[in-house]
Amino acid sequence: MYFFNDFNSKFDDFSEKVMLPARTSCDLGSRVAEASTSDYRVAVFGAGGVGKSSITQRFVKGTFNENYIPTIEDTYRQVISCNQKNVCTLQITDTTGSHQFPAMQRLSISKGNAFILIYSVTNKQSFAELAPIVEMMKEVKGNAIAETPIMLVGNKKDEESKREVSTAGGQKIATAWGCGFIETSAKNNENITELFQQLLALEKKRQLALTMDDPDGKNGKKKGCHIM
Ligand SMILES: Nc1nc2c(ncn2[C@@H]2O[C@H](COP(=O)(O)OP(=O)(O)O)[C@@H](O)[C@H]2O)c(=O)[nH]1
Ligand SMILES: [Mg+2]
Repeated sequence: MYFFNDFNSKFDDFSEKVMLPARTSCDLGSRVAEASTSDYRVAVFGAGGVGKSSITQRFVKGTFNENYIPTIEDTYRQVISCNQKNVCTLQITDTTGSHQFPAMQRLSISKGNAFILIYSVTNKQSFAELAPIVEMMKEVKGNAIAETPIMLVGNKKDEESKREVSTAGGQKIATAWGCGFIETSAKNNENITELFQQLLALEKKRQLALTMDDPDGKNGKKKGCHIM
């Protein structure tokens, strides 16, 4: 995660300049319970074992674990840039992925600003299991679904010999659903940053980016983070 180390150090530099209070939502990578109105909320969906937690952990912490640890629901935060001059927090919710909790899924959808739908390229069934989630999204979001950033993700691209879903097959469904598409490997750290960059680029209401365009604040006043 050289990219993030770089960003984090730039951000530390910037936060010192604007003298932020010690406890703010700018605590990079920290797990926090509360929500803030300036949060940009991303929910990660997909069947159990596809790599939802691995992708989230790889992105937020830069780590990978070979072991499968079933998730209840975890939320992580990262500071991102918003409309070039401001910062806001990217709140990533790593969901259970289980259809046993449809009410939780519905809540995550209604609260979410953007979504990541993950399947494993080594598991056709995990690909098929995304369709009901997309149906639920259409139902909950209504017309707003057209402007909602969604990335379809084929994870475990490193396991080429076990592949059951082709790249073309994934791309075709993404086109039919009107969402972005990328294949990733949380294990080999391939396309993880790109996934989040592409997701943020799909947001048209605010200009979101993972890095500060102007970390030194030379081109105008910065607004600080929100105090928790
Ligand atoms: N080969 C490979 N294994 C992965 C990858 N991502 C996750 N895994 C493994 O797949 C299993 C399930 O991952 P996990 O992130 O817990 O899945 P989740 O249930 O969707 O959160 C774990 O054993 C991970 O180590 C990947 O990109 N490549
Ligand atoms: Mg998990």
